Amino acid sequence: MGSLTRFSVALALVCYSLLFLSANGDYTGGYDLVSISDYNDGKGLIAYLKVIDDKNTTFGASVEELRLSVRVETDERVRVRITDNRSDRWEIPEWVVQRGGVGSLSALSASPPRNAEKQGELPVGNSSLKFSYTSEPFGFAVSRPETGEVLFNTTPVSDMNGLVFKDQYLEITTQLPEEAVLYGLGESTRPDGLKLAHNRVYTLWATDIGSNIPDIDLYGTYPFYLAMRDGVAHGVLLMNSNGMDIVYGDTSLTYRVIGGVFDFYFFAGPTPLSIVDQYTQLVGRPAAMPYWSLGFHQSRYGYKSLAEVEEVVDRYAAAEIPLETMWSDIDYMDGYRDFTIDQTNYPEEKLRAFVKKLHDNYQKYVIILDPGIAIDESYPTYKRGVDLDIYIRNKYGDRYLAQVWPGPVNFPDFFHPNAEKFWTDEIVDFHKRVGFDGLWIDMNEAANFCTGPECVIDPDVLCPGEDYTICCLLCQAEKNVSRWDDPPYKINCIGKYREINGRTIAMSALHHGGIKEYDAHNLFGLTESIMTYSALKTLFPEKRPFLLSRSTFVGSGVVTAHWTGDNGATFADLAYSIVSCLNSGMFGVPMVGADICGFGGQTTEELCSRWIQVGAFYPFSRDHADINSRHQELYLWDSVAKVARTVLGLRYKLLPYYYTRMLEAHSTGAPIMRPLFFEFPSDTATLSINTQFLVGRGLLVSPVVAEGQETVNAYFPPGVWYSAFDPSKIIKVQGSSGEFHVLPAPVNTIQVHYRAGFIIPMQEPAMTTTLARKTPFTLLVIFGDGPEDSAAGELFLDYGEEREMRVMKEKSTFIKFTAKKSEGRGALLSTVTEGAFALSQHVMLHKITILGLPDIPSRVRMNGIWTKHPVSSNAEGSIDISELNLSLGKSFHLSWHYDQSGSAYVL
Ligand code: MIG
Repeated sequence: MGSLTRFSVALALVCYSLLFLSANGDYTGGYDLVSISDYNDGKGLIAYLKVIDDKNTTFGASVEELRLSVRVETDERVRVRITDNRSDRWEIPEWVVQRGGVGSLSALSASPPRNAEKQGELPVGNSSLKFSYTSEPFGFAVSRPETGEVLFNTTPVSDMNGLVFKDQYLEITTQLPEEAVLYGLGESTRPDGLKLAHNRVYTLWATDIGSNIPDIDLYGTYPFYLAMRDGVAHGVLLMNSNGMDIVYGDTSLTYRVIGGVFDFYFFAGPTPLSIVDQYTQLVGRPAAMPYWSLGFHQSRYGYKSLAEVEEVVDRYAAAEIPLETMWSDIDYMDGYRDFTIDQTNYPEEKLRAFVKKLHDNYQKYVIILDPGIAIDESYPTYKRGVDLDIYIRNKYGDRYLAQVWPGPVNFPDFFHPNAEKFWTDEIVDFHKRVGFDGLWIDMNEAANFCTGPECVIDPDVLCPGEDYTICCLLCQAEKNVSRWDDPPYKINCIGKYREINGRTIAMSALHHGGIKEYDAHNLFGLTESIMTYSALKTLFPEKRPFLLSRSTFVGSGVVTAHWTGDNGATFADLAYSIVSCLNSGMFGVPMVGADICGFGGQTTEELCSRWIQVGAFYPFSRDHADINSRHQELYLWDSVAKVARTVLGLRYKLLPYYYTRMLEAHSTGAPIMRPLFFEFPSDTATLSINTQFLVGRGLLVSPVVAEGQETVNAYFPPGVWYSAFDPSKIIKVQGSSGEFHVLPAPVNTIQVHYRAGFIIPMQEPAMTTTLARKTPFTLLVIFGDGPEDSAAGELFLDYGEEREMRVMKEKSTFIKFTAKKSEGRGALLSTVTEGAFALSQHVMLHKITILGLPDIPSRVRMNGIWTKHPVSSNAEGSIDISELNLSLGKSFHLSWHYDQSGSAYVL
């Protein structure tokens, strides 16, 4: 891996200099705004642009006349769309990415065009964003009307290209202040950290490249960024699925897109959380995930037999490490074909019995599916695909030939109207044979072991051969290469690292309705996810689907969870995994994790300890390894097993907290795992904290991510922080900015802190989430150490896998907790919404633990009555009120009091 990494870095450097050169060349482009009309509802305008001069035809001829539409869609969101006025161009269909329920622009009526003024702006009303333009040449800006601050500014200046709009090349540049701080633009692994680095090119192209390789376009595509300025956030989404390079200069950001249209959405914020809220309001809220998916998962590529898998499950149990879900990679398949079973190594009857045993133990089973369907007329799945005519075609109209694990394959076209039926029927039928609980969809960039539009089966070559991943098709060089397979502008310095067609479906291949792979490539994973989600809904009519996808796009969170792909078993990869997961949360895919202990390469005992310490707090917590990697199940080393019991023990105690965060994610988009700047946007140091994270608002994780370290230099924003493993250890930061603290962190230890001001609902640890859910609740009330303080928190309860996740009569309960302390007393209040569910389930609160009380209260009152519940101070100095036996379904009011003498007695 090392040499490959260096190789790609070297290429990347070449690439950067080329791009910056051309950005400053004599290429001016540009359009004039010639006439304008207004939407009749007063919420936007349409303008017509004419190209100024089209001498530079490097990337083709310019589109002569453009139409600009601007809509103030909500008070916090403005849409700016620029397209060819005369003919339709490729745009992402709304069934693929939703648009916040706002109707299409063409349905709106507008006034007749009038001549343009030199400049103008859009009436703002209550809008937090203002749109303004200049006409000759055309440029636009988006600013905040209150402060006049310009957020996005394409007004041409010298040394900068104007708007360029050609069939296969679109370019637009926004000027940015020097101190701009941007996040997002994925998916890639980021040694630079969370903040985007200047003088870099972010290429957005779904590619099957291991996430162990930094700074290169990986599996997913997100033309979305979140920007911070003086503690205030805004966001910009380019709704475009074509390949693109986004060039981040010192004071500019240039989009170079090879198709589609410019369709920008600007989000006003002002907080980071509100950006994710506004963005997911547009593209869709993250899916509710079943409760069980928050348990710990074990996977591996290369479990040679079912017996081996069974042994893993048994050894987890013997080691008393919680295991919720066992996974099967492609090993279970017969010849790596979807919907088949290797009857020798995974005998079907035994596999069924195994799954039944898992279910009897409240455990789950997830299996992998790849999109490529082996070409074999005697393979029923393949045949059904042919009959339903759902395979992607090449430019000659034949089924597009590719090669993946099973050898020669065709790819289902998830844009095809029959694809849903095909995929659903296969999944439903296969479930009758193997009762899986969720699906894992891999290789959906789509990965292809061959390259090009012209591959044929070589009659002289066995395909697949010895090495399944080496192309065994005959792929001729084309005589007349199409402009899709070889576009004029090469993203990602194509031809240097990997061509646009490299190891994926050829760009000239066609989806249903003439949709070119060229346009839809980045949507393969998302459309497959949508269809898989739909199949799981049919399969489990009452249940919430669980789906994990490698390739993702804007809106993928609506249907799927994500893992960060093939990372390496190195400390650097461990560190980068935090940024990758934080980014996924910002992209609207909060259910995310990286392969714990590392996928490729050989992990070590120390690395695995450190990784489970982090991975126990990923929203999606799964250990997964490559076939060539050593085994890395957590029980294999005593030290790792011990660490795992500790950290997974804490995670399982925190499941009610995680699950309530899931509700929050599902209703507002809020990431489960959050960067520190989300909570402390004005504390500038938090803007570049890359190896710590928050879970929700109340839990701070500060891991060691380097080898041989026994301490961690952790950043603590203002507030009072209690060590989760020993609340007597307090860190108190006063003032408006945080501090670094060096804390002990020997290899068996991770620093995790509770944040004062929060109330965290907890249960007891157990071997499965089902068993954990049967244990009594504790409420952890976290006060600061001053005489007066308040705290708040929530708890959401439901069956954990019903289709809908929201507050519903008799099916769920939502409880808000608030607490206050002052001199001599304090109180905790619960406010229950729809308590019937919690009452029917006998959800009981046994203990309240309060941090930040000076002493043991002398008297406690519950709902107005003095009680006899034991009150004590535990070893860590927190106060426990125990033996409560209180039903959480009913609101309660608890207060505590100190009498004059302060002596500790309970009435
Ligand atoms: O070509 O299914 O990222 O998690 O174990 C490799 C085998 C295919 C890539 C996935 C990885 C999985 C592996 N897959």
